[in-house]
Order: sequence, then structure tokens, then C-alpha cells
Amino acid sequence: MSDMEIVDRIAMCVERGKVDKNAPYPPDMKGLDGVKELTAQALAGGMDPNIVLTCGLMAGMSVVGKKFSKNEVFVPDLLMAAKAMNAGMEQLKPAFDSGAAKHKGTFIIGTVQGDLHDIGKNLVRMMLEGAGWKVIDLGVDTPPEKFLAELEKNPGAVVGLSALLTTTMVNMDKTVKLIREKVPATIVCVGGAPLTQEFCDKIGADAYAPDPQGIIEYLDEKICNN
Ligand code: B1M
Repeated sequence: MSDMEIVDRIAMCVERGKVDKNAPYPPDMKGLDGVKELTAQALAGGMDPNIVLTCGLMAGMSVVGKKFSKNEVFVPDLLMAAKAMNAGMEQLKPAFDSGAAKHKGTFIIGTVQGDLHDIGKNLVRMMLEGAGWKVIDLGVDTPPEKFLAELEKNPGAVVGLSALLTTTMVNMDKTVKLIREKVPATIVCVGGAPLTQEFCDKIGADAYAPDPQGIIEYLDEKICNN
């Protein structure tokens, strides 16, 4: 299989929610390789992990997202796609881990309260770990107080907030306000599909980036070059 064919198949398996070879779902793909095997094969063949991620895993998820917006697929389809995507991300993790020998600092990350989306947050975590940060992952549906408690245990840590729903962006605002009130000097980074630089400025966060690389570059500029 060519590199192009393999990433296209990974994207298709994410779209269809085909996790691995043993998965019985979807029935018409029973016995075929899934995201887990195809991602492993792509990496074993020397393919750039960033290409596998963007042209395979993320491309497949983007198709699902667009179909969901048009009511062509439904929540169970999203769940299966997310499960398949996570299976691929598990395979990619070692490739993104390699730069983690000496930590640049501690980064506390979580998806804000009320929000259960964690694929993007997990990607940010993996890429930060790969870029040399020690990352403490608070998971999803994280109340403002939990971010604060972790920050108090890790003085000087950077905090990263992810939100995927317009309805949970308000909880990002609350979290930033609490952190500003209790530990004002903290660097707070925000991201997630519905966010904008304007929203970041409005809630008083330090940095917004549409993707993990943007956060890495901001931190390299802000902290590591000082
Ligand atoms: Co939901 N969902 N979902 N969903 N879901 C969206 C977000 C939605 C846009 C779909 C749509 O309508 N087209 C829509 C939100 C609409 C809105 O508010 N504007 C939506 C909805 C409505 C819902 C429910 C309300 C559906 C329902 O129940 N009726 C429900 C809410 C549940 C809840 O959270 N309380 C819901 C549920 C779910 C599932 C659980 C089924 C599943 C999540 C599974 C999981 O995460 N484990 C799911 C999924 C998979 C999606 C879509 C299809 C994909 C999201 C995703 O993982 N993208 C999504 C549609 C879409 O985005 N096309 C959708 C891939 C991921 C790599 O991208 O998360 O954007 P993303 O992360 C990017 C950047 O944003 C950035 O870096 C990442 C890599 O580039 N980034 C950061 C993210 N966090 C960052 C933090 C940073 C910096 C960058 O600094 C700290």
C-alpha cells in the first residue's frame, strides 16, 4: 500500500468507527484491519507521525464532524469515530513522547466543566509531552476549583483549558477568573474549535492557539527563551 492509500484507509476507518481488526463494528468491515493496525503499519513503514495524524486520523474525524452537522450521522457514530481515533492516537503516543527527556516546565491541562470532548485536549497533551513539558491531565468536565487546586500543588505551572462547546466557553471564563483572582501571575492558554483570539482577550487568558503547535511556539517564545 502506498503512503497515500494507507492514510486514506486510516481516515476511512476513523469515519466508520473501525477501531481494530477484532472489532465487530461496523459489520461490513469485520475481520479487516482497523485504525490501530493501520496506524501501526504506517509508523513501522517510516511515515511521518504528523502526516498520519493530520491526513489520516484528523481528516477522518473532520468528515464525521461535517456529516454530524448535516444530520447524516448521529451521536453513536461520533462515539465510535472517537474510539477509533483514540486507538490511533495510542499508537502515535511514543512518537510524540521522544522529546520528553528534560522537562521545560509543568503544564496542567483539562477540558472545562460540562464538556466531555477530549480528543483535541489529548492531542495537545501528547504534543506538549513530545515538546518536553511535564503534563498533568485533569481529564474532562473539570471544575474551576480542580484547576486551582492542582495549580496550588504545582506553583509556577502553566494552565491549559480546552472547550469544544459554545455552551461550555462560559466555564472557561469562570476558570480564568478564579485563577486570576487566586494566582494572578499564572500563564493560562486556551484552545478548542469554537474559540477565537477575541474570546481569549475578552476572558483575560494569555494565549489562544487553534492547534497544539501554536501553544508550543507561544511557550517556547514566552518561557523557554527567557
Ligand atoms: Co460533539 N460536538 N457533542 N461529541 N463533537 C462537536 C464539538 C460539534 C461542533 C458537532 C457539530 O455540531 N458539528 C458540536 C458543538 C456545537 C457547538 O457548541 N458549537 C457538538 C455537540 C453539539 C455535542 C453534543 C451536545 C451532542 C449531543 O449530545 N446532542 C454532545 C456534548 C457532550 C458534552 O461534552 N457535554 C457531544 C458529544 C460528543 C461525543 C461524546 C459523541 C464525541 C466526543 C468524544 C471524545 O472527545 N472523547 C463528540 C465528537 C467526536 C465531536 C466532533 C465530531 C469532533 C471533535 C473532535 O474530537 N475533533 C465535533 C465536530 C467537529 O469538531 N468537527 C463535535 C478532533 C479534534 C482533534 O479537534 O477537539 O477541535 P479539536 O481539537 C483541536 C483544536 O481545537 C485544538 O487542538 C486540537 C488539534 O488541532 N485544541 C486546542 C483543542 N483544545 C485545545 C487547547 C489548547 C490549544 C489548542 O490550549 C490549551
